[in-house]
Amino acid sequence: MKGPGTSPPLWPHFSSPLRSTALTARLGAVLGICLAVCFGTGLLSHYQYQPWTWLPEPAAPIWIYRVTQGVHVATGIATIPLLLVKLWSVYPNLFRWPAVRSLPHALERGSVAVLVATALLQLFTGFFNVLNWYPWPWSFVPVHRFLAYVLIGSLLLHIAVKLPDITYGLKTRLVDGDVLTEKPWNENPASYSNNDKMHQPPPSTPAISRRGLLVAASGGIGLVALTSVGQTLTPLEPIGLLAVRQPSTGPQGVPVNRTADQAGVRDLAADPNWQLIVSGPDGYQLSLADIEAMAAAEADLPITCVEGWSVGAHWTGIRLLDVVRRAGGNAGSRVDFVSLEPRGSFNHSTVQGPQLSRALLATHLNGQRLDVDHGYPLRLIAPDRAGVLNTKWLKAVTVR
Ligand SMILES: Nc1nc2c(c(=O)[nH]1)N[C@H]1C(S)=C(S)[C@@H](COP(=O)(O)O)O[C@H]1N2
Ligand SMILES: [Mo]
Repeated sequence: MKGPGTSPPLWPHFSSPLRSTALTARLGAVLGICLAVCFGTGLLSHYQYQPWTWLPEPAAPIWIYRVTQGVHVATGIATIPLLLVKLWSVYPNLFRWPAVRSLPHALERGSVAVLVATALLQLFTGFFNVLNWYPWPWSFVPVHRFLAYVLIGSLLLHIAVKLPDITYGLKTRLVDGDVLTEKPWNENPASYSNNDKMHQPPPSTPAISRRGLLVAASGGIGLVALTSVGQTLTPLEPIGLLAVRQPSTGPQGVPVNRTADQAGVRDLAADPNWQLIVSGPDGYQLSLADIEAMAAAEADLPITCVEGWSVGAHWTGIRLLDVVRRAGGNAGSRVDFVSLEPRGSFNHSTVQGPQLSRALLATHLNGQRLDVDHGYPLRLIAPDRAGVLNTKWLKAVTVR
């Protein structure tokens, strides 16, 4: 706006002295760090789903995926309020007049539109996924992955375009509520918006200072983070308002994402004539009595869901490597697992590389015969592995 009167009638005027380049730059810096951490840990998560054949998933430390995925979900959730505060700090830009000044300006505004839309979509759908609520028709994982690249790409572009404002903003002191000792918002000499006078200075005394705003925002974001990490950190469980899956919500002290009924396997799993079909150069079958008699190996391994919850557990069962060797394979084999579950993408998985030697075909969880919801009669459990790949209700194992 070149001054009052040139914008359309009824066009809103903004006068909050809280908004400033200094504030926006600080919010943006923290937001950028959170998104970078979320993106990096997200790439690791996708790698868990589709590891490269030349770089098989590690087996140690057994808790690494637990940490990276917990951080992924926690930063993703904490970023939602942070993004909302950041958007609040700049949304008067939507009402700048004239709306488009040049082709570069139009492109810049277009890229911000893509950035904001993808960020909101990505963070909210990610959060809904954690809540196991899918109010959309598309498949979550590929879309989440695609949006992540769009988001990071448009974020880098945004940072490049705004670099002068960012450096100016970060250098400027965040003076408490005092717009006079600081250049009014958007009067950044480095930016194209140089001559804009959007505010009618000086505004009234605000009820909260800029520093107070940052403290309040941090408090809110911290609260969101604390109430969601209860799904990983047991001591925080009682305040886990946003933590949907907690150890106490499932049998044998471990949460359940899909029950035997939901998977449609209750009858198949309870069949006394169940047999594990082991295929390979020397294929064979194991009955219920066989697996009970063979279950002598023990391991403490966490189960880590991609949705962010995780819990340490004690497992008893058969060493996968023993089963593989007896079928004519070895530690270098590729082993495919198939569940009794008839449908869905969670009914099969593959183990290859270092995880093979440390994986169990589990019969017991925390000292008890597996609950049917945890995969009775037999399930896979391997170290440092996404929960979704620890196939429950095993039917067949193929050694290649
Ligand atoms: N056959 C089958 N196995 C499965 C699933 C499933 O839906 N079907 N869910 C997976 C997911 S998403 C997780 S997090 C773990 C959870 O194991 P739990 O239910 O014993 O905690 O099992 C995995 N194994
Ligand atoms: Mo999961």
